[in-house]
Amino acid sequence: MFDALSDTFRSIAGKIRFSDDEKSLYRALDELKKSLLRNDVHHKVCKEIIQQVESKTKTRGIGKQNFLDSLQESLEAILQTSKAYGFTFSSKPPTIVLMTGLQGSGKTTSCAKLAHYLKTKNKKVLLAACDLQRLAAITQLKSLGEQIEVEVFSNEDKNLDVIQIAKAAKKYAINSAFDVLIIDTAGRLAIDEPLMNELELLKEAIKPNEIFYVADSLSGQDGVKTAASFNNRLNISGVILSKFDSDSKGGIALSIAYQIGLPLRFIGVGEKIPDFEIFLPDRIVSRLMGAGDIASLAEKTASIINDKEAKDITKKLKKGQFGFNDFIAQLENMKKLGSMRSVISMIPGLGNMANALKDVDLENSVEIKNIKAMVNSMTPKERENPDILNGSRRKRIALGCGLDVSDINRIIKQFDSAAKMAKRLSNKGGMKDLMSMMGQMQQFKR
Ligand SMILES: Nc1nc2c(ncn2[C@@H]2O[C@H](COP(=O)(O)OP(=O)(O)O)[C@@H](O)[C@H]2O)c(=O)[nH]1
Ligand SMILES: [Mg+2]
Repeated sequence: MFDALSDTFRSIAGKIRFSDDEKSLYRALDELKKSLLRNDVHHKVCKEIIQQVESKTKTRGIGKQNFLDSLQESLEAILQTSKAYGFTFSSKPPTIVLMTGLQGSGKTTSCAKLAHYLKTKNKKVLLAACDLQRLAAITQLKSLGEQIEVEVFSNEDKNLDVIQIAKAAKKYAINSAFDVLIIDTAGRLAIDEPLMNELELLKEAIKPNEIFYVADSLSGQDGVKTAASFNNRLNISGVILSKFDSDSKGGIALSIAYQIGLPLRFIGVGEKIPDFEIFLPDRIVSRLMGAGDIASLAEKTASIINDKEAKDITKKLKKGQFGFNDFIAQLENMKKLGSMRSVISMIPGLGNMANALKDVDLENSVEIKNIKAMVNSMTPKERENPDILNGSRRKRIALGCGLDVSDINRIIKQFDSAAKMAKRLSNKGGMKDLMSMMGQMQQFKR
């Protein structure tokens, strides 16, 4: 998502060389316009952006940086429809969320992602399966619920209709003191009257605190129109933009905010459950402009590695006691970060690398399997004190895990440099090193 747009932005800005060169500014604005239109940005939104960038750049003085700053400001202003980002809890629990959208937009996945997100915030969440169009939908939600250990309320008794199930789920959520109830609903391939009726009746019966509309990033201007129809009938309170990771055109985010005035609340950035983020305009715009997004990377990491664990590891690192058990634990943590590509795209300057790394698969990497096999063949003492790994110990380990001694030597060397890197990272100003460590991740591609 946004790859196409941010590449163009950089090349356009590169064309502005001299200050007060109006001709080059108009050339750049013209290219910006084409690129916005190509990326599904509605012409009204496009016009607004171009006008703003032109006048802001002129006020600041024509130049590359001023052009980029003006563009960033305009995009942020457009995405800033409302102060409501992320999740708002109702004053009286349970907060009830109705998840709506077309078929295949990512409703069921988003229900699970949102439930998981709230669970990491220590909330008690109940999911309700109210998609009765397809039996498989209930099974899908149940299996996602199992994965994230969140209870799923469902009733496969054919006599109950959607409204009755939703009501029963609400009653159960109140009686069992759930903090949040998320209701998954049926979608259709296109807007149709029975669907809208069902959703209206659901809204009337359940009185949800939030009605989220899940918009597929790939749906372009059609998606914007559909969002508008849903909004007219249901009064949507927020949008979840799914499949933000796909190679879609970026325009829909700008259009939903500008044309419909709906706040974007969350974005889905991958198929896995943790691939879900709060939508923050400045972060998205800076990522879009290729500036990276350290803040959301830090937040994502923090939610996975808890404070105590992080402190323990830092202490160990500083004392040079980082062992193989910690190494494996850190690799496991990286896996939890979700798909590598979305993580890397948040780091300044590494946006371009995200593409190159999209095939890195930490779960199936041969290299990581080898490392784990090697560590399994070590004694607990060796795992904690890598320094004692002399020649004969290495030979024994190689035999134990079926690798060559040369492999063992190589892995230990990699570990040493990772430990050194990690030690530097634990000190102030470690960001630059993190970037080069990410560069080294390339080796796990194998
Ligand atoms: N890459 C990617 N795929 C997604 C995302 N959200 C949903 N999907 C996929 O989109 C498909 C449809 O999702 P689903 O939740 O079943 O849609 P529903 O019909 O609206 O409930 C599934 O294959 C999901 O794995 C996302 O953020 N990124
Ligand atoms: Mg579904």
